[in-house]
Amino acid sequence: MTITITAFERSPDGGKGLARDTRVRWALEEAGLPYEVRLVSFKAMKESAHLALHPFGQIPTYEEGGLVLFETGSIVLHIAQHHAGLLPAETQARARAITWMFAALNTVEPPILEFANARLLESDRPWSKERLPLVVDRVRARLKQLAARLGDAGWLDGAFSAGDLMMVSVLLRLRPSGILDEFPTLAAYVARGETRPAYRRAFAAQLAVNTGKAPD
Ligand code: GTB
Repeated sequence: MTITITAFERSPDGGKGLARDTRVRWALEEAGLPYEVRLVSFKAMKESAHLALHPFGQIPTYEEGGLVLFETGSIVLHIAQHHAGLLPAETQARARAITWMFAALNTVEPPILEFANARLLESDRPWSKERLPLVVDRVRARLKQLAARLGDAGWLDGAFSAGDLMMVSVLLRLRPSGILDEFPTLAAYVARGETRPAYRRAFAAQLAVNTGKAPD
């Protein structure tokens, strides 16, 4: 059955891979699944055809036969549950990997998004200079905890899993700020994710959309 996802017609990041279709592309590549991409403009995202797929008028969406999904957590979990390569077979290890997916989305991503919004959307507000250090401190506190748990391990819990895919994807959003480099083990963890062939293919595919160049 054909899998179709949606992505920005032109990502505001110009192809840095920070828009959320990249994590879905990565999961599909890890699972070895072919997929098609329907590109949508900001205008089209808010129109009824897209809103029927995504109630909040965002990308990415995922269509497979009659199934329509939104939310990258749900999409990646769906892919991981139905195809080998992203979740361990053993029940408890599988539950722990899923826990890391939730941790990435519910515990690590929120302060990172708050930071991104503070930098990009609120920098002209009179209170912005005073608030920013508080927001940065919350990000640093989470990264310190995450680095403590990761230690010198390659991945968060044994072999690479959808938990790592989600965590690396979330952490990547920090790259432009330089904060990630304050935590060398986390920077190395993210770099490990980025060197996976599946990530490279996903990154190249979104870059091709945003630069108009075909992937190598
Ligand atoms: N919780 C949802 C999920 O995980 O699927 C969040 C989806 C979401 O935020 N989608 C964004 C979107 O459609 C694109 S990824 N935004 C349009 C809108 O809301 O109108 C967020 C994003 C956008 C841009 C950059 N960037 O330029 O660096 C990075 C990430």
